[in-house]
Amino acid sequence: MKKRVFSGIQPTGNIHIGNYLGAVKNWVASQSEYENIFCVVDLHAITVPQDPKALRQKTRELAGLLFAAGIDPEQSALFIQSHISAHSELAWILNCFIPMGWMQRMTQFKEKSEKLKEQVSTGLFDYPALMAADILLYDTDYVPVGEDQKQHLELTRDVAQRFNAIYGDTFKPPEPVIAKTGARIMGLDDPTRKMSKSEADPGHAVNLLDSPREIIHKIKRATTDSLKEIRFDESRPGVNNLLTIYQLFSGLSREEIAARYEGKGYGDLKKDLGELVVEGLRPVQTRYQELTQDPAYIDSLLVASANRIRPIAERTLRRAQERVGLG
Ligand code: ATP
Ligand code: LTN
Repeated sequence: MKKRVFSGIQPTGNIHIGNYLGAVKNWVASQSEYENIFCVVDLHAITVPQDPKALRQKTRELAGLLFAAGIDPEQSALFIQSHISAHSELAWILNCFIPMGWMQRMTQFKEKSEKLKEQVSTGLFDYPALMAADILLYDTDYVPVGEDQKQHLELTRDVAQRFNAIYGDTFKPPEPVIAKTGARIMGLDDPTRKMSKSEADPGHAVNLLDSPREIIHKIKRATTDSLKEIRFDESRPGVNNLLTIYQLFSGLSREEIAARYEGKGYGDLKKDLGELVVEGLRPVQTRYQELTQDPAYIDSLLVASANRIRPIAERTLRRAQERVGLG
Protein backbone atom coordinates (compact mmCIF):
# COMPACT_ATOMS: atom_id res chain seq x y z
CA MET A 1 0.00 0.00 0.00
CA LYS A 2 1.35 3.40 -0.99
CA LYS A 3 1.33 6.13 1.66
CA ARG A 4 -1.08 8.97 0.95
CA VAL A 5 -0.01 12.57 0.34
CA PHE A 6 -2.35 15.56 0.53
CA SER A 7 -1.54 19.21 -0.11
CA GLY A 8 -3.32 22.41 -1.05
CA ILE A 9 -2.67 25.72 -2.72
CA GLN A 10 -4.78 28.88 -2.78
CA PRO A 11 -6.09 30.30 -6.08
CA THR A 12 -5.27 33.84 -5.02
CA GLY A 13 -2.84 36.22 -6.69
CA ASN A 14 -0.21 34.71 -8.95
CA ILE A 15 1.63 31.49 -8.28
CA HIS A 16 5.31 32.32 -7.85
CA ILE A 17 8.65 30.54 -7.76
CA GLY A 18 8.38 30.33 -3.94
CA ASN A 19 5.24 28.17 -4.27
CA TYR A 20 6.91 26.24 -7.08
CA LEU A 21 10.23 25.55 -5.34
CA GLY A 22 8.81 25.16 -1.83
CA ALA A 23 5.83 23.00 -2.69
CA VAL A 24 4.74 22.16 -6.26
CA LYS A 25 8.12 20.92 -7.56
CA ASN A 26 8.30 18.48 -4.63
CA TRP A 27 4.74 17.26 -5.24
CA VAL A 28 5.66 16.51 -8.84
CA ALA A 29 8.95 14.81 -7.96
CA SER A 30 7.45 12.29 -5.54
CA GLN A 31 4.27 11.53 -7.47
CA SER A 32 5.02 7.93 -8.35
CA GLU A 33 6.09 7.04 -4.83
CA TYR A 34 2.79 7.98 -3.16
CA GLU A 35 -0.95 8.11 -3.65
CA ASN A 36 -1.43 11.85 -4.16
CA ILE A 37 -4.28 14.24 -3.62
CA PHE A 38 -3.77 17.90 -4.49
CA CYS A 39 -6.37 20.55 -3.93
CA VAL A 40 -7.00 24.08 -5.19
CA VAL A 41 -8.39 25.57 -2.00
CA ASP A 42 -11.01 28.06 -3.15
CA LEU A 43 -12.83 27.91 0.21
CA HIS A 44 -9.64 29.12 1.85
CA ALA A 45 -9.31 31.87 -0.76
CA ILE A 46 -12.60 33.49 0.30
CA THR A 47 -11.30 34.04 3.84
CA VAL A 48 -10.09 37.34 2.40
CA PRO A 49 -12.07 39.53 -0.03
CA GLN A 50 -12.15 38.18 -3.62
CA ASP A 51 -13.75 39.29 -6.84
CA PRO A 52 -16.07 36.36 -7.78
CA LYS A 53 -15.27 36.35 -11.48
CA ALA A 54 -11.54 36.63 -10.89
CA LEU A 55 -11.64 33.85 -8.28
CA ARG A 56 -13.32 31.41 -10.68
CA GLN A 57 -10.81 32.29 -13.37
CA LYS A 58 -7.79 32.05 -11.03
CA THR A 59 -8.97 28.65 -9.82
CA ARG A 60 -8.87 27.27 -13.39
CA GLU A 61 -5.62 29.06 -14.18
CA LEU A 62 -3.93 27.57 -11.13
CA ALA A 63 -5.20 24.08 -11.93
CA GLY A 64 -3.86 24.47 -15.48
CA LEU A 65 -0.49 25.60 -14.14
CA LEU A 66 -0.28 22.66 -11.77
CA PHE A 67 -0.90 20.24 -14.63
CA ALA A 68 1.61 22.17 -16.73
CA ALA A 69 4.17 21.95 -13.91
CA GLY A 70 3.93 18.18 -14.08
CA ILE A 71 1.01 17.00 -11.94
CA ASP A 72 -0.01 13.87 -13.82
CA PRO A 73 -3.74 13.17 -13.73
CA GLU A 74 -3.00 9.45 -14.10
CA GLN A 75 -0.98 9.41 -10.89
CA SER A 76 -2.51 12.19 -8.82
CA ALA A 77 -5.93 13.55 -8.02
CA LEU A 78 -6.18 17.32 -8.50
CA PHE A 79 -9.52 18.84 -7.57
CA ILE A 80 -11.27 22.01 -6.44
CA GLN A 81 -11.98 22.09 -2.70
CA SER A 82 -15.55 23.43 -2.99
CA HIS A 83 -16.47 20.49 -5.27
CA ILE A 84 -16.41 18.17 -2.25
CA SER A 85 -18.79 19.50 0.38
CA ALA A 86 -17.38 17.20 3.06
CA HIS A 87 -14.57 19.77 3.54
CA SER A 88 -16.97 22.42 4.82
CA GLU A 89 -18.99 19.90 6.80
CA LEU A 90 -16.05 18.41 8.66
CA ALA A 91 -14.59 21.89 9.26
CA TRP A 92 -17.77 22.80 11.15
CA ILE A 93 -17.53 19.73 13.39
CA LEU A 94 -13.84 20.41 14.13
CA ASN A 95 -14.69 24.04 14.85
CA CYS A 96 -16.96 23.02 17.66
CA PHE A 97 -14.28 21.55 19.82
CA ILE A 98 -11.01 23.28 18.82
CA PRO A 99 -10.21 25.52 21.79
CA MET A 100 -10.11 29.23 20.87
CA GLY A 101 -6.72 29.45 22.58
CA TRP A 102 -5.18 27.07 20.04
CA MET A 103 -6.39 29.22 17.16
CA GLN A 104 -5.28 32.43 18.82
CA ARG A 105 -1.69 31.21 18.71
CA MET A 106 -1.59 30.97 14.90
CA THR A 107 0.99 33.43 13.62
CA GLN A 108 -0.33 33.48 10.03
CA PHE A 109 -3.65 34.85 11.29
CA LYS A 110 -1.88 37.51 13.31
CA GLU A 111 0.17 38.61 10.29
CA LYS A 112 -2.71 38.58 7.81
CA SER A 113 -5.18 40.27 10.16
CA GLU A 114 -2.75 43.10 10.87
CA LYS A 115 -2.68 43.86 7.15
CA LEU A 116 -6.44 43.59 6.66
CA LYS A 117 -7.47 45.49 9.82
CA GLU A 118 -11.26 45.91 10.01
CA GLN A 119 -11.84 43.67 6.96
CA VAL A 120 -10.78 40.54 8.86
CA SER A 121 -13.39 37.79 8.57
CA THR A 122 -14.25 35.07 11.06
CA GLY A 123 -13.31 32.65 8.28
CA LEU A 124 -9.72 33.91 8.28
CA PHE A 125 -9.48 33.18 11.99
CA ASP A 126 -10.99 29.76 11.36
CA TYR A 127 -8.76 28.97 8.37
CA PRO A 128 -6.75 26.25 10.22
CA ALA A 129 -9.94 24.26 11.06
CA LEU A 130 -10.77 24.01 7.35
CA MET A 131 -7.17 23.06 6.59
CA ALA A 132 -7.30 20.34 9.27
CA ALA A 133 -10.53 19.04 7.69
CA ASP A 134 -8.86 18.95 4.23
CA ILE A 135 -6.08 16.77 5.54
CA LEU A 136 -7.97 14.53 7.97
CA LEU A 137 -10.74 13.64 5.50
CA TYR A 138 -8.30 11.54 3.46
CA ASP A 139 -6.46 9.70 6.26
CA THR A 140 -3.38 11.51 5.01
CA ASP A 141 0.09 10.24 5.88
CA TYR A 142 2.23 13.12 4.57
CA VAL A 143 1.62 16.81 3.89
CA PRO A 144 4.35 18.46 1.78
CA VAL A 145 4.31 22.22 2.42
CA GLY A 146 6.54 25.26 2.78
CA GLU A 147 7.88 26.32 6.17
CA ASP A 148 5.02 28.82 6.71
CA GLN A 149 2.49 26.00 7.10
CA LYS A 150 4.32 24.12 9.85
CA GLN A 151 2.26 25.59 12.65
CA HIS A 152 -1.02 24.74 10.89
CA LEU A 153 0.19 21.15 10.52
CA GLU A 154 0.99 20.94 14.22
CA LEU A 155 -2.51 22.17 14.97
CA THR A 156 -3.95 19.52 12.63
CA ARG A 157 -2.08 16.80 14.52
CA ASP A 158 -3.29 18.18 17.85
CA VAL A 159 -6.87 18.31 16.56
CA ALA A 160 -6.69 14.65 15.41
CA GLN A 161 -5.24 13.53 18.71
CA ARG A 162 -7.74 15.49 20.79
CA PHE A 163 -10.69 14.18 18.77
CA ASN A 164 -9.40 10.61 19.02
CA ALA A 165 -8.92 10.96 22.78
CA ILE A 166 -12.49 12.15 23.27
CA TYR A 167 -14.38 10.02 20.74
CA GLY A 168 -12.12 7.06 20.05
CA ASP A 169 -9.87 6.44 17.07
CA THR A 170 -11.26 8.50 14.17
CA PHE A 171 -8.49 10.47 12.44
CA LYS A 172 -4.93 9.71 11.39
CA PRO A 173 -2.48 12.38 12.63
CA PRO A 174 -0.49 13.47 9.52
CA GLU A 175 3.25 14.15 9.21
CA PRO A 176 4.44 17.42 7.66
CA VAL A 177 7.11 17.16 4.95
CA ILE A 178 9.17 20.33 4.69
CA ALA A 179 12.04 20.45 2.18
CA LYS A 180 15.54 21.21 3.48
CA THR A 181 16.15 23.73 0.72
CA GLY A 182 13.52 26.03 -0.76
CA ALA A 183 10.93 25.80 2.01
CA ARG A 184 11.14 29.54 2.49
CA ILE A 185 11.99 31.54 -0.62
CA MET A 186 12.19 35.23 0.25
CA GLY A 187 10.81 38.30 -1.53
CA LEU A 188 13.13 39.73 -4.20
CA ASP A 189 12.36 43.31 -3.13
CA ASP A 190 12.72 42.53 0.59
CA PRO A 191 14.63 39.33 1.40
CA THR A 192 13.62 39.50 5.06
CA ARG A 193 9.99 38.63 4.18
CA LYS A 194 8.75 35.41 2.61
CA MET A 195 7.79 35.54 -1.06
CA SER A 196 4.00 35.77 -1.00
CA LYS A 197 1.15 35.82 -3.51
CA SER A 198 -0.56 38.68 -1.77
CA GLU A 199 2.32 41.19 -2.01
CA ALA A 200 1.50 44.13 -4.30
CA ASP A 201 5.01 45.30 -5.29
CA PRO A 202 5.66 44.02 -8.85
CA GLY A 203 9.33 43.41 -8.03
CA HIS A 204 8.46 41.13 -5.12
CA ALA A 205 8.09 37.76 -6.86
CA VAL A 206 8.80 35.96 -10.11
CA ASN A 207 5.48 34.48 -11.19
CA LEU A 208 5.30 31.25 -13.18
CA LEU A 209 3.70 33.02 -16.13
CA ASP A 210 6.08 36.01 -16.23
CA SER A 211 7.67 36.71 -19.61
CA PRO A 212 11.45 36.20 -20.01
CA ARG A 213 11.89 39.98 -19.99
CA GLU A 214 10.01 40.37 -16.72
CA ILE A 215 11.91 37.52 -15.08
CA ILE A 216 15.30 38.92 -16.07
CA HIS A 217 14.30 42.42 -15.00
CA LYS A 218 12.97 41.35 -11.59
CA ILE A 219 16.06 39.31 -10.78
CA LYS A 220 18.36 42.11 -11.91
CA ARG A 221 16.62 44.48 -9.53
CA ALA A 222 16.57 42.07 -6.56
CA THR A 223 17.78 43.58 -3.30
CA THR A 224 21.23 42.37 -2.22
CA ASP A 225 23.81 44.06 0.03
CA SER A 226 26.88 46.21 -0.33
CA LEU A 227 29.34 43.36 0.26
CA LYS A 228 31.10 41.69 -2.64
CA GLU A 229 31.66 38.05 -1.94
CA ILE A 230 29.08 35.60 -3.34
CA ARG A 231 28.40 32.79 -0.87
CA PHE A 232 25.59 31.01 0.96
CA ASP A 233 25.24 32.91 4.21
CA GLU A 234 22.03 33.15 6.24
CA SER A 235 23.09 36.51 7.63
CA ARG A 236 23.03 37.97 4.10
CA PRO A 237 19.41 37.19 3.12
CA GLY A 238 19.45 38.81 -0.34
CA VAL A 239 22.35 36.93 -1.87
CA ASN A 240 21.50 33.78 0.10
CA ASN A 241 18.01 33.80 -1.43
CA LEU A 242 19.33 34.24 -4.98
CA LEU A 243 21.81 31.41 -4.46
CA THR A 244 19.08 29.13 -3.08
CA ILE A 245 16.94 29.81 -6.16
CA TYR A 246 20.03 29.14 -8.30
CA GLN A 247 20.66 25.85 -6.50
CA LEU A 248 17.10 24.60 -7.01
CA PHE A 249 16.84 25.56 -10.67
CA SER A 250 20.33 24.30 -11.58
CA GLY A 251 20.43 21.13 -9.50
CA LEU A 252 24.07 21.98 -8.64
CA SER A 253 25.50 21.63 -5.13
CA ARG A 254 26.27 24.65 -2.96
CA GLU A 255 30.01 23.98 -3.34
CA GLU A 256 29.79 23.88 -7.14
CA ILE A 257 27.90 27.17 -7.17
CA ALA A 258 30.31 28.83 -4.73
CA ALA A 259 33.25 27.71 -6.90
CA ARG A 260 31.56 29.00 -10.06
CA TYR A 261 31.11 32.50 -8.60
CA GLU A 262 34.40 32.89 -6.81
CA GLY A 263 35.80 36.30 -7.66
CA LYS A 264 32.70 37.28 -9.65
CA GLY A 265 30.17 40.02 -8.90
CA TYR A 266 26.45 40.22 -8.21
CA GLY A 267 25.87 41.35 -11.78
CA ASP A 268 27.20 38.03 -13.12
CA LEU A 269 25.13 36.00 -10.68
CA LYS A 270 21.94 37.91 -11.47
CA LYS A 271 22.42 37.66 -15.22
CA ASP A 272 22.98 33.89 -15.09
CA LEU A 273 20.17 33.35 -12.61
CA GLY A 274 17.72 35.30 -14.80
CA GLU A 275 18.53 33.03 -17.75
CA LEU A 276 18.38 29.91 -15.60
CA VAL A 277 14.91 30.77 -14.28
CA VAL A 278 13.67 31.67 -17.79
CA GLU A 279 14.85 28.27 -19.07
CA GLY A 280 13.52 26.46 -15.99
CA LEU A 281 10.03 27.91 -16.41
CA ARG A 282 9.91 27.66 -20.20
CA PRO A 283 8.60 24.06 -20.38
CA VAL A 284 5.91 24.85 -17.78
CA GLN A 285 4.81 27.93 -19.74
CA THR A 286 4.78 26.09 -23.06
CA ARG A 287 2.72 23.24 -21.64
CA TYR A 288 0.36 25.76 -20.02
CA GLN A 289 -0.25 27.49 -23.36
CA GLU A 290 -1.05 24.11 -24.94
CA LEU A 291 -3.36 22.99 -22.15
CA THR A 292 -5.35 26.20 -22.01
CA GLN A 293 -6.29 25.86 -25.67
CA ASP A 294 -8.93 23.51 -24.29
CA PRO A 295 -10.33 24.76 -20.95
CA ALA A 296 -13.06 22.11 -21.01
CA TYR A 297 -10.36 19.43 -20.82
CA ILE A 298 -8.92 20.91 -17.60
CA ASP A 299 -12.41 21.12 -16.12
CA SER A 300 -13.08 17.50 -17.01
CA LEU A 301 -9.88 16.38 -15.26
CA LEU A 302 -10.86 18.33 -12.12
CA VAL A 303 -14.35 16.85 -12.05
CA ALA A 304 -13.07 13.31 -12.64
CA SER A 305 -10.62 13.67 -9.73
CA ALA A 306 -13.31 14.97 -7.39
CA ASN A 307 -15.63 12.11 -8.33
CA ARG A 308 -12.89 9.57 -7.73
CA ILE A 309 -11.91 10.73 -4.24
CA ARG A 310 -15.27 11.99 -2.90
CA PRO A 311 -16.17 8.56 -1.43
CA ILE A 312 -13.00 8.64 0.73
CA ALA A 313 -13.96 12.05 2.13
CA GLU A 314 -17.58 11.06 2.70
CA ARG A 315 -16.61 7.90 4.54
CA THR A 316 -14.44 9.87 6.98
CA LEU A 317 -17.09 12.55 7.41
CA ARG A 318 -19.69 9.91 8.25
CA ARG A 319 -17.32 8.36 10.79
CA ALA A 320 -16.87 11.74 12.50
CA GLN A 321 -20.61 12.50 12.38
CA GLU A 322 -21.41 9.17 14.03
CA ARG A 323 -18.80 9.67 16.73
CA VAL A 324 -20.21 13.04 17.80
CA GLY A 325 -23.82 11.88 17.63
CA LEU A 326 -25.07 13.57 14.47
CA GLY A 327 -27.78 12.10 12.29
P1 ATP B 1 -0.11 34.07 0.62
O1 ATP B 1 1.27 34.50 1.01
O2 ATP B 1 -0.86 35.05 -0.17
O3 ATP B 1 -0.85 33.45 1.75
P2 ATP B 1 1.26 31.91 -0.50
O4 ATP B 1 2.23 32.46 -1.45
O5 ATP B 1 1.73 31.50 0.87
O6 ATP B 1 0.07 32.88 -0.39
P3 ATP B 1 -0.25 29.42 -0.70
O7 ATP B 1 -1.25 29.03 -1.69
O8 ATP B 1 -0.74 29.80 0.63
O9 ATP B 1 0.61 30.66 -1.23
O10 ATP B 1 0.85 28.30 -0.60
C1 ATP B 1 1.01 27.18 -1.46
C2 ATP B 1 2.23 26.39 -1.04
O11 ATP B 1 3.42 27.17 -1.28
C3 ATP B 1 2.25 26.03 0.45
O12 ATP B 1 2.77 24.73 0.62
C4 ATP B 1 3.20 27.03 1.02
O13 ATP B 1 3.81 26.56 2.21
C5 ATP B 1 4.21 27.20 -0.10
N1 ATP B 1 4.87 28.51 -0.07
C6 ATP B 1 4.26 29.72 -0.03
N2 ATP B 1 5.18 30.70 -0.02
C7 ATP B 1 6.39 30.10 -0.06
C8 ATP B 1 7.74 30.60 -0.06
N3 ATP B 1 8.00 31.89 -0.05
N4 ATP B 1 8.74 29.71 -0.10
C9 ATP B 1 8.49 28.37 -0.13
N5 ATP B 1 7.25 27.84 -0.12
C10 ATP B 1 6.21 28.68 -0.08
N1 LTN C 1 -2.96 26.81 4.07
C1 LTN C 1 -2.20 26.39 2.93
C2 LTN C 1 -3.05 25.88 1.83
C3 LTN C 1 -3.77 24.66 2.27
C4 LTN C 1 -3.18 23.37 2.54
C5 LTN C 1 -4.28 22.54 2.92
C6 LTN C 1 -1.89 22.88 2.49
C7 LTN C 1 -5.10 24.54 2.49
N2 LTN C 1 -5.41 23.29 2.88
C8 LTN C 1 -4.05 21.23 3.29
C9 LTN C 1 -1.70 21.55 2.85
C10 LTN C 1 -2.76 20.75 3.24
C11 LTN C 1 -1.41 27.61 2.48
O1 LTN C 1 -1.76 28.70 2.71
N3 LTN C 1 -0.35 27.38 1.83
